[in-house]
Amino acid sequence: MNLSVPARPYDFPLDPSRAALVVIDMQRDFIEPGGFGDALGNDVSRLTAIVPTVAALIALFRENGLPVIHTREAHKPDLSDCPPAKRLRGKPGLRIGDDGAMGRILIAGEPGNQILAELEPADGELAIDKPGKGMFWATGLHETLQDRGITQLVFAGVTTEVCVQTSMREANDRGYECLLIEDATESYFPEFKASAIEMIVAQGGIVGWVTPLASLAQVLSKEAVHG
Ligand code: C5J
Repeated sequence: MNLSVPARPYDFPLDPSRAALVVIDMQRDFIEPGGFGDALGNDVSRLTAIVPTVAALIALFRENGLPVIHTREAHKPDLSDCPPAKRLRGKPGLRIGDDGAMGRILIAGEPGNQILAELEPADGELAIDKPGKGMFWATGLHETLQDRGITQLVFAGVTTEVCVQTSMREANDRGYECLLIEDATESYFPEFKASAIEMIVAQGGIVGWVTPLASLAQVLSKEAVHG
C-alpha cells in the first residue's frame, strides 16, 4: 500500500512495508559543544537545534513498527580504514585519531563517537560504523537492506551537504527511493543546507524528495499504516 506524502518536487509514494529511516551521524563529536565540530570552529548550536525533531522522527518510525538504522562516521583504532588522503586533508588543529576533548577523534568506541543519548539506538536497531562520508562504502549495508526488502529510505541527520547528501546519492544510484526530512537535517553552513536541498529536488527529483516532518507524520500515523 502506497501512502502519498506531500513533498518536493512531487508527492513521495511511501510504501511502509519497504521503507526504513536512516539517521546519519548524530554523534557527540559533530553536535555537542567541546567536540570535534566545535574544535574546528563550527557553530554546533545549529545542529543541536534539530535533536528534538530527529527524536520525534525516530519515535514516529518506532510507533509504526518501521525499521530505524543509525550510522556513525567511525574508524578503527588502528586507522587501517582511514586513508591518509582523508586524515591529512586540510590544516586542522586536530586530526582523525588524535586525542580530543571526548577521546580520539572519529574512532569507534570513543565517547565522542557515541550517538547522542537522546537518540540512542533501541535494542535490535541497526547501528553501523562507516569509514566514509557515504553509508554504503565498506559497510555491507546494501546487502543487509536487500535481504530485508527495503527499497525506500527516509533520511535525517548531519551534515546535510556532506554525509547525508553523499549517502542519499549513493542510495539513489543503488535504486532506493530517498526522502529527506528537511527539518531533521542540518549543516554548520545554512547556505550549504539550502543548496543541497535544491540539488536533491532539481530536475524532477534527480537525487530524491524533500519534506518536513509534519508532512510525513500526517500520513504515517498508526491509522494510516495499520488501519
Ligand atoms: C562531516 C558528516 N561533515 N557526518 N561528516 O565530516 O557530515
